[in-house]
Amino acid sequence: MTSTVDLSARTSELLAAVGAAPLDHDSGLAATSPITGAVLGHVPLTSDVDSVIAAAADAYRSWSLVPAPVRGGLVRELGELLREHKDALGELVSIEAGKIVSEGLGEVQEMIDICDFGVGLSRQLYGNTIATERPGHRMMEQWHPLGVVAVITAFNFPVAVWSWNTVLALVAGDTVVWKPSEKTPVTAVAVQALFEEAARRAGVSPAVAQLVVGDRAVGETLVDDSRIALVSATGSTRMGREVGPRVAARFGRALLELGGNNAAIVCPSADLDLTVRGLVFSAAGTAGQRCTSLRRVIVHESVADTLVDRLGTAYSSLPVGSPLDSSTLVGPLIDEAAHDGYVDALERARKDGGTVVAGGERVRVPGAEDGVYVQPAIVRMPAQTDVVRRETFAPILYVMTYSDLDEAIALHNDVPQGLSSSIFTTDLREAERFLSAAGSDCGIANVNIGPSGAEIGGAFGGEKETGGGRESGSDAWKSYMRRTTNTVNYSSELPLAQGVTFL
Ligand code: UN1
Repeated sequence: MTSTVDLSARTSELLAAVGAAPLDHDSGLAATSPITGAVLGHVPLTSDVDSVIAAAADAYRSWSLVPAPVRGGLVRELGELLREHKDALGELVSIEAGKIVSEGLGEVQEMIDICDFGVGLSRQLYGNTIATERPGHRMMEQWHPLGVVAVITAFNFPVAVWSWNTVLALVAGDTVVWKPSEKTPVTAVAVQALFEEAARRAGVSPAVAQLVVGDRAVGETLVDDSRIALVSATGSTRMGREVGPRVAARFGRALLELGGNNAAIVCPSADLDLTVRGLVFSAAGTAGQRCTSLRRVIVHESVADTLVDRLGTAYSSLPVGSPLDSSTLVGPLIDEAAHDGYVDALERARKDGGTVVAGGERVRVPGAEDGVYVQPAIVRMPAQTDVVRRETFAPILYVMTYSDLDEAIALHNDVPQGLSSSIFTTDLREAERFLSAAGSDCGIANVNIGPSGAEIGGAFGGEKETGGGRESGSDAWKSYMRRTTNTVNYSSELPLAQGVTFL
């Protein structure tokens, strides 16, 4: 186990490696590591958010006029720097967010991937040409930059979610103000340093993407400021319920990526070896702290006992401990409040008639007494009760049974959230039904892989209380731009649409 002193010293080394300033301040936001609960250092709070917004609005005026393929050059520099510093930044993610080594590195890889995507995208901001009803006319659409984008991110993907948003925003010609989670300011400082170096290499003002560090009030300032055209916020449904209406009240745009309550339907024909591996990664990986984590299994009654037995066996051999140990698969929860949520949900599930068949206990990790570690839990539930219908950000997997697929799909969709989903089956009819309009109501629906671990190439986000936004790949870039429809008359006549005659 890495000692408390080591973690803070190691953080300093890693910050130096990425070219960030040291955390040698006496005051500011205290950054801690969930590995041991140790304070890593203090990050200065942004005292003047207004000036940051003003600088972003000012930078927008010139950045929005830079040709998009040239804007892509900045993203290319960022991608190169991330490649170069992948190990250091990945380790910082592990230290500050508690991810196991491969997931910390995977998060940085996700940043590199979106940079590659963004460079290509910078030459592909396509608009349509549309047939017009008027002779001698041409109709087309163009996509123009939108303005300043506020990016509000959560602790669980402390850097990748910034990159999905910032890369698309920069390619789109927007400028960015980033408010990271108060639980993960160190990785934000590291990424900002890399970004500023990329800007220097590309000869671009660093004001095109800035960082603000602070509490909820800082987030509120961004949400309410009419100079900010788009607020892209990732976090709880409770947060989104406040952000959405406030941004709408000033006719701003919001892109919300909120809670998930992701399920897998396991059919009688499922390949159980593959299913068990897929379920365990999605449910216990990242200690259940992804918005895409698997929280519910809806299994056919004929295979339920076998599946639960096999999941139980897999869970009993899951190594829980320091995420920096290469053998660990389940790292810590982010803090004590997350543990309270875990305990409370298990208690409620038991009251509702659930049986905890695996895990459920706190794990004491030697040398990390202030870290919050738990044994991931599996709970068999007699019904989809209230506790199952809500998102608990911890590794709890509720298992329910079904007898026919319609019933399974109804149960699957009967939750307030709609982010990600999956079905495990080798029956083509079942798979296609699940993917059809009569199937999963989520933004992401998979076959024979779990609901987590999406690639950046697809649009990412979900329906209902998940907020409706789409980030990352496909045409999610359109949310960061404004569309204009243009009609050009190249004739010497003035025919009016809809056959209207005038003058
Ligand atoms: C999140 O948890 O907020 O699909 C994002 C996944 C990751 C992203 C998760 N690529 O699990």
